[in-house]
Amino acid sequence: MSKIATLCLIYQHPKILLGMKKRGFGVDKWNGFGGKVEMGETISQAVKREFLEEAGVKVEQIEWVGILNFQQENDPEVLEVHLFRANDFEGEPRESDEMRPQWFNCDELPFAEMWPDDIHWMPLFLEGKKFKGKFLFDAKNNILEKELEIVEDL
Ligand code: 6U4
Repeated sequence: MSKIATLCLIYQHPKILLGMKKRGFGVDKWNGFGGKVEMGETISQAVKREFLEEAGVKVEQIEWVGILNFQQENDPEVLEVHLFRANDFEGEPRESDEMRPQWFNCDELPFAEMWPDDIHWMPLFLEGKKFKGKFLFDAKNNILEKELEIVEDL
């Protein structure tokens, strides 16, 4: 069984916009913006909706970057996360109930307060590579298994 979610980061070299997740899954971690794809919407519609809901900004041009499958030990459900990059946006990032946006320098990302897989794929993201990956976590979110490969396209 799998659930489909989006994750999108605004990258304007050398700045990258992350948000502190204030509630729900991944609370207290810095992450990109996104969430579950809802019934009847496309993945790119979900990216745009989540960005507007969570950070109050409009993204139009989004670039597909990769797919990451996340699984928890002893749980058959796979979270299939579609990762995107946006260079441009409209509006000013603002705090929502769910996220507190903040710009970071791409050389000073707060990996200790991010999902533990991010440190593995972020260098590829910053280099403009496309990739597919798979991570298995234990109950404390330590990585038990990791697969990550660069791909040309979907
Ligand atoms: P909603 O539906 O918004 O109430 P919520 O609990 O906020 O659910 P969800 O599922 O919408 O969470 O979104 C989870 C977000 O976290 C998605 O953008 C995907 C991202 N995410 C999940 N696991 C991750 C991981 N291991 N590494 C990472 N991002 C992850 O970088």
